[in-house]
Amino acid sequence: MLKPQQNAARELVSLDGIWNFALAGPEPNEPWTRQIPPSLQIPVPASYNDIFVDRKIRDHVGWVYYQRSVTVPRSWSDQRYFIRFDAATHQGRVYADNALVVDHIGGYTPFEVDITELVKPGQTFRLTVAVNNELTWHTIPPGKIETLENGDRKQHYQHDFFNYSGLARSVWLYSVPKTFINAIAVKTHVDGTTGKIDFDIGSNGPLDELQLRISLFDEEGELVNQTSSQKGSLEIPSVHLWQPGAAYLYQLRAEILSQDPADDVVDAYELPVGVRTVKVSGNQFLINGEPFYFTGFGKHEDTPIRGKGHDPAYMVHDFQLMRWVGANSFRTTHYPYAEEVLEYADRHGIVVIDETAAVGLNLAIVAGVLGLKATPTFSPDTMNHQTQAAHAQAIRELVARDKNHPSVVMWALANEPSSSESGVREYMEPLVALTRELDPTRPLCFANENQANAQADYISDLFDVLCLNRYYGWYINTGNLEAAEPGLEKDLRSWQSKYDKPIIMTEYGADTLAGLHAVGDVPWSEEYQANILEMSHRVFDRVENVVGEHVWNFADFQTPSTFIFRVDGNKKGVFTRDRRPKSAVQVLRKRWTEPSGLKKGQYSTRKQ
Ligand code: GCB
Repeated sequence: MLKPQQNAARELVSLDGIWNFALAGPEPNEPWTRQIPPSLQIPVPASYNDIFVDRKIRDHVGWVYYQRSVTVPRSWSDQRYFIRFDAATHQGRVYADNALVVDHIGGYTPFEVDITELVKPGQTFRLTVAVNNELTWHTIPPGKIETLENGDRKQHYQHDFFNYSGLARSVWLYSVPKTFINAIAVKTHVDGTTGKIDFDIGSNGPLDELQLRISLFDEEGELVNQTSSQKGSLEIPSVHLWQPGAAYLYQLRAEILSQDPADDVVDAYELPVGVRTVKVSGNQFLINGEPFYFTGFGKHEDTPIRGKGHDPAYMVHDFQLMRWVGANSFRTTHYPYAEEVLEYADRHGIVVIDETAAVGLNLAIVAGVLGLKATPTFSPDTMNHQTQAAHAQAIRELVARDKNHPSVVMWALANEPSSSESGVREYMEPLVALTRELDPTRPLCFANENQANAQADYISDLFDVLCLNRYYGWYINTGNLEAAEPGLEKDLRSWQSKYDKPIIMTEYGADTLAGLHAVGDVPWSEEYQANILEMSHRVFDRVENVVGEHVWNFADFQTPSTFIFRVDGNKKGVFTRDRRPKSAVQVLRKRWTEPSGLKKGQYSTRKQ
């Protein structure tokens, strides 16, 4: 499914704005069959939870309804047209007037429906979207719903970020010609100074008398190569590579042409393509054949009021801050981010580890924190083959959406699954095989948590890179950096000697209250966060296989109300939720931007 685009052959109408909104009542009353009153109105895109001043909406479990009217332009009589949702978290059911037209599960990937046969050009219809935020053992991410004595329902989940819900990304109405391009896949190779783009173009039906024209342009708009085949390769002599910190994007223009009149453009689609290679070799992570050292963060799509609502101002500002700090990369913790984020990363040479929403497949961690007895994570009654099927679908949709982005260099299949529990290998192995089949070009990882140490772990041999989340000095050896330093080093070395694969420290850090200062190693103070980072960096510089460091987290973010050990959210950001720097930012800037900073991976320093 291609991201919709506007050009001479296609029109694109944004359906963002203010919609009518309602919570589902206790009885099913089919609100899509009539007008939802405007007493509650809501902006799209935005999560609905923090928009209103009502706990019942914030903590609502179940269906909500979004509604607005939509008119199909009269001029679209020769076109096909679609409604497209960039995301509905976690399930979206779409009604055009009274008809259910599409039902999609998975809160962070797009879906669309062709409504050409249902609504005539010039006609206005009632568009209702029912959105469900329930998490069960069979959803990704998983969770569990408890019914309270008064009949209210409460959502429990194992992940450490608020279950923001609703239409947090854009909604579109768009047209395409009757015969149109509906898929493009590219893979890039480099041989010496020659680049090669393998491409495969899909159309919605046979092209018959129509013809294809595939043209490749460089950044100056000069034609580099052209062909008429649907599938093949385009060579680029003296290729300009897409490099971390020095992005270069060719434009692949795919066109369907008519013969009569000759060469009239029936449809067109343009895809930016960055030519680069990615490979794991020994204990190194290679981009374009050169060792790459990851500097950056785990992030969240999380801002005040909007929740997970995509906001281009925050997005650009976050990239500016990352650049200022010297970050060359980030992980889309813990779900696929809005596609605009990846486009921006492509354009600006930021490297991305792209993660599925499989977070919280671990019943031991929260049980441990709350002092409860853990139930098995992988069992017929908890994460089972249905969870695995939902996880497989999440992987299919992630790879389908993001496979053409040069910024994406690795797939992260899960965050902190219970990788030392029995059943995990049976659960994960088929998912690894599926991802490799879908995309043989990118390495795979999952983020490992502390309890599954190198001895106990059952699955790391299946993956290419060891991504470790570790909180020495915070959850382990709290306040004691003298003990934390050798502890962290021993831990990393145990992975290095067992697997000899590249290691990325995908999480490390400390909760920090902005403005709290203290001498000595006082947890929660700004100084302590800075000290933990410095301690960790000394260790990374000593352990040969460490090829990257992602601080947890870029910014403070909201967490579930049930996590009473968090005070208005997780405070491990090096920026506050409104993006003000804490002292630790200076430690990172020094290390990541100054020549004396990183001991290895000089390649990661910015080139532009
Ligand atoms: C982790 C999780 C992350 C949490 C973090 C923390 O290991 O991957 O989602 O927010 O720890 O702060 O505890």
